[in-house]
Amino acid sequence: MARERAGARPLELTGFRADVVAGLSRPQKSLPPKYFYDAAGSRLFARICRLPEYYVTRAELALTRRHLAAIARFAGRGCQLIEYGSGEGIKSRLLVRALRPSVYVPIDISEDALRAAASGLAREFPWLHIVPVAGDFSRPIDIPLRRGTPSVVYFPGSTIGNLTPEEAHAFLSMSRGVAAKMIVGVDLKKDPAALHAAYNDKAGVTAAFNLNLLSRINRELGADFDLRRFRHYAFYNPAAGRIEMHLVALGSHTVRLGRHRFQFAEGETIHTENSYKYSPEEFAGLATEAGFRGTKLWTDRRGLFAVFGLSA
Ligand code: SAH
Ligand code: AVI
Repeated sequence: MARERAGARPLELTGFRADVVAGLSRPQKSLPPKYFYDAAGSRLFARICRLPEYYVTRAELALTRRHLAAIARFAGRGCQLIEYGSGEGIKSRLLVRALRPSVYVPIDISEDALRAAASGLAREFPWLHIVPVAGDFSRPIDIPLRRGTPSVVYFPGSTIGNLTPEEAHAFLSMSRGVAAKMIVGVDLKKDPAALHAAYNDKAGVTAAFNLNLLSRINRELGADFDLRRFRHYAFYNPAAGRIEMHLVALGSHTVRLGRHRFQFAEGETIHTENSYKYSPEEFAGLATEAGFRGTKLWTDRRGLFAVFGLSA
């Protein structure tokens, strides 16, 4: 696999068209969730984080504030802090303040979100050395790190839940090669009704986030998706332990993308995202299988969300 350098144009953008064509050619049509995050998608995700139904962000923020001293003791002050999928960086500022890292490396596929977050943090923490890296964490990324200073990987937001357990295992193993310690946010199994509400908000922001993927394909690849012919559909699949997001075709029709034609039957879906929910034991098991020996666990008062401190 090719390597990306810090600041280089992300390779995933050149693969966008190939991934879309491959995904829409499968018997169960699917699209990789990493493509949700263009500038519009990142703005919609920021709105999701503030929705009354989306407990995820509030629960993780509350528990990070509550256990910040213990999390900082685990990570160690002055470390090199590497954050995958940093987005808006809402929680990052808590860690930056508590850890005073020698360098902070936010990594995100969404260049707009990355740039905006980095300049916000630079204003708030003038002493902070920030090295933003635009890149796709599902591929190898060269991270400019100093030898001799301990590194800590931060992966909040339950973004790990958007990976299959196999991908999550591979990600954890990769991360263990980058840093001996990892702080990871994991959404916990809970009442399916609460999960259902979180991904089916009344204001329709999650629906707009899901549908933006088709708008992006139209904008960037010149496809002719008619957004009125697709509906957001999200549900909890208890056997798989995950929320599934789909886009359902309303009526049979054909979508064009260059020389390709994709036929949709009435009710057929494009599977756009999984969001896995773990029990604390399940996630600790996954971390152990990926080679982490030490596991610390912090949760919010209501037991909605967990932050794990993993050491190799
Ligand atoms: N960490 C933030 C944002 C979570 S949203 C929080 O906790 O609120 C997921 C973030 O991961 C988005 O900013 C998205 O752009 C980024 N992302 C998703 N897939 C990615 C990938 N394959 N490589 C790099 N960044 C990715
Ligand atoms: C980024 N990720 C953890 C979010 C989630 O909850 O799976 C993305 C999201 N999809 C719909 N709402 C939020």
